[in-house]
Amino acid sequence: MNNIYKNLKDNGVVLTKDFFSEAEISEVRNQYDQLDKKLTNKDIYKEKPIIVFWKHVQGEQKRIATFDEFPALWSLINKKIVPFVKKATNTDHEIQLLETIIFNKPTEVSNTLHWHQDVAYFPLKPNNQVAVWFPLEPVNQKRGALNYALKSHKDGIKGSTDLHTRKPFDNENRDLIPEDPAKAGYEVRCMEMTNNDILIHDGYTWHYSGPNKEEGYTRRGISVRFIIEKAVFDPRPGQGAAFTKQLDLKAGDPFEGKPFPSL
Ligand SMILES: O=C(O)CCC(=O)C(=O)O
Repeated sequence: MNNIYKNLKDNGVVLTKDFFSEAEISEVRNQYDQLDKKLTNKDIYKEKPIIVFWKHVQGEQKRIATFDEFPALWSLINKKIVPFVKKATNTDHEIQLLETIIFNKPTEVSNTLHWHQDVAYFPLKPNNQVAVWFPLEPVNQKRGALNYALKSHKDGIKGSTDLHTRKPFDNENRDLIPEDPAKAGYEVRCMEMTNNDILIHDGYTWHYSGPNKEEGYTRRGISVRFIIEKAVFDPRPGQGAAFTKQLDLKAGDPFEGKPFPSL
């Protein structure tokens, strides 16, 4: 059994140091910055995977790009991230790309993205996903790093809430993540990272990011999520992720389609 797999199973999250080279990250950062300046599209494409540009500012609308506009990220996903996810999940079959989001936290105006569990927002059965996350520049607590409740992935499915306000979505009847998991007995770890590091977390693991309070620094973090086991569409209220608008499926249909390629 490899260490990343064991650690992911035990703790629900693993930080791997020095995973990317400086050249890999600077190419992605340069393409991101160019695209961010000119991107205005808000329509969701149904024929291809999308990249969601999400500024952590309440009221801001998400913008949508494709990998045709961001080839360096597509190459990084295929060459480095997919093999890493397969190793970390001990998988030798193809995995499906679910969604890619770039979270941007400008200084000061940016706000907290509250405690959540990714799978609570996803219409899938079985609900078996993992996500990787990496910053384009070093992050720490002051800069809005991610914080995780270790081993919380073992506590089952939780309710989905508005990530900015913590208000549960309508018809949400599942238990919610406690307001302060540390007080509930969990070890909470702030993941300080350089821009060469990568995190991988189980879709059930609770996490949040605080505001970016560092003057002159814009925190950009890329999250890529994968389905690691064949799933069917299992809709329920409160699942508002952008990719749900890419779907043309009925409950029970295999979760497949051009926006969610097998890699
Ligand atoms: O980048 C962030 O601040 C939040 C990322 C996150 O919560 C996620 O990828 O699920």
